[in-house]
Amino acid sequence: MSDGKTNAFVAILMGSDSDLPIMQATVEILDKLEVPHTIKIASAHRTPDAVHSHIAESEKQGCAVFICAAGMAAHLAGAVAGLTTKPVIGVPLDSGGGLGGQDALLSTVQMPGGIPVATVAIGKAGAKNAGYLAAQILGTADPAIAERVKQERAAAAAAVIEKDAALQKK
Ligand code: RP5
Repeated sequence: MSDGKTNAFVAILMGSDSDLPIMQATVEILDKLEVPHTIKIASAHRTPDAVHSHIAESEKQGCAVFICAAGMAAHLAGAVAGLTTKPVIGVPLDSGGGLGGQDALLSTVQMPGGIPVATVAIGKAGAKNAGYLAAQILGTADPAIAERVKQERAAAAAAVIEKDAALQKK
């Protein structure tokens, strides 16, 4: 019987280098949970051919989950979801379009039936959760990743309890 370890990885895509400061939060979570990942800038609108070829190549290499971040009329996650049957997580970003990221949220979440995008919150909280969710998905086939996710949850709970204990002492 195998130990459940796989070579699966997460592919992060973002529409612009202006998305990188927020998407650094995804990278940090995946690094912390020791989840292998790649990262690429490719735009559904500006470089659609690059998006197509990157999805095909990533699938060939063993990508198990795609994380796609974009702002404004955010079509990247939806376009990727139309090209793959791997799970796609969409991160809507506030790119200064004047709508606080709600433009990207609606563009990302309102997918037609049959082509799902698992959409997380706007901005940094969503970027973090995209990392956790991707790790949880990989964890269904890789017990070591699943265990690291569990330990991270326990550590987060312990930190809250510790903060409350410090507050009660004041
Ligand atoms: C989207 O347009 C990108 O994902 C980015 O969030 C937004 C603005 O891009 P830049 O004009 O900053 O390159 O496609």
